[in-house]
Amino acid sequence: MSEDVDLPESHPRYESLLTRHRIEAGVDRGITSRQGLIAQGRGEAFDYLLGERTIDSADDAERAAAAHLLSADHAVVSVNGNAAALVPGELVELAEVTGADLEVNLFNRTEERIEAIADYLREHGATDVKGLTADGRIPGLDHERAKVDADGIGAADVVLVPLEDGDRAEALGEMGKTELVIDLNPRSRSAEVATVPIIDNIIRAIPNITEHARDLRGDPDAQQDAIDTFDADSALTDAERTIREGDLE
Ligand code: PTJ
Repeated sequence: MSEDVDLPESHPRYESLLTRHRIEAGVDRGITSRQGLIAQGRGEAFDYLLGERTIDSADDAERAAAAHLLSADHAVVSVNGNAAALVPGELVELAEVTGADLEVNLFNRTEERIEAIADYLREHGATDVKGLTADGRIPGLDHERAKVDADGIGAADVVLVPLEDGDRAEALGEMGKTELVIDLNPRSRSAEVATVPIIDNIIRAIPNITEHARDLRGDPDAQQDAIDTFDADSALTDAERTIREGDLE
């Protein structure tokens, strides 16, 4: 993970500095929006209180998410400017292991940024990247934010949306899709409307979902069990309690 930045791994805030650097570099490359910097800052504050670790209830959510992706008819991993900057190769690997499509889907949509993110994912090994056709619409949203590929998110039964705006998360849920949301704020609207809210840093969440998918692949009973035993409300309550009890040392 340290190939792109000169940071001492011994630094106590190594992961956090690396993450910031990637978001900054994402803005410089035209991948991440400037609002992405603000979103990252907000996420970091929650992560600090969570202890910058994957709590047990988030690990359960990551296992359930892996099971949903594997058992879907058509799963799509939605990629925005923050996700692409932070975990490009890890997203490609997750899509490969679960058979999901990758679709670039932006809140602050511009054609330049869509192209730049698709190129960046291809540089990291993606062969097919959706999001450029934009011939489908999410009902109930204004024009630019509503654009999706009709044969991508438009046709998906399961969608993984990292760091999503609440409005769009709600609108996607209303389309009847199973929504898997990664968000460090357990009380964000996106987390609250998700079938599976994953309260974890995307940097840890994506590789861990992939690891669970490798473990669950080819075992429909274990997939069903991971889905059935996951309880979204108690995962949200557990994350909120952990954050509230978190210390500021
Ligand atoms: O690239 P675009 O145009 O699609 O825009 C992406 C952002 C993230 C800028 C856009 O969707 C946005 O403005 O989102 P919000 O409303 O700021 O919400 C982002 C949520 O992600 C917040 O609840 C943050 O706590 C959370 N978050 C930020 N960084 C991380 C995170 N969650 C997990 N891992 C992170 N690294």
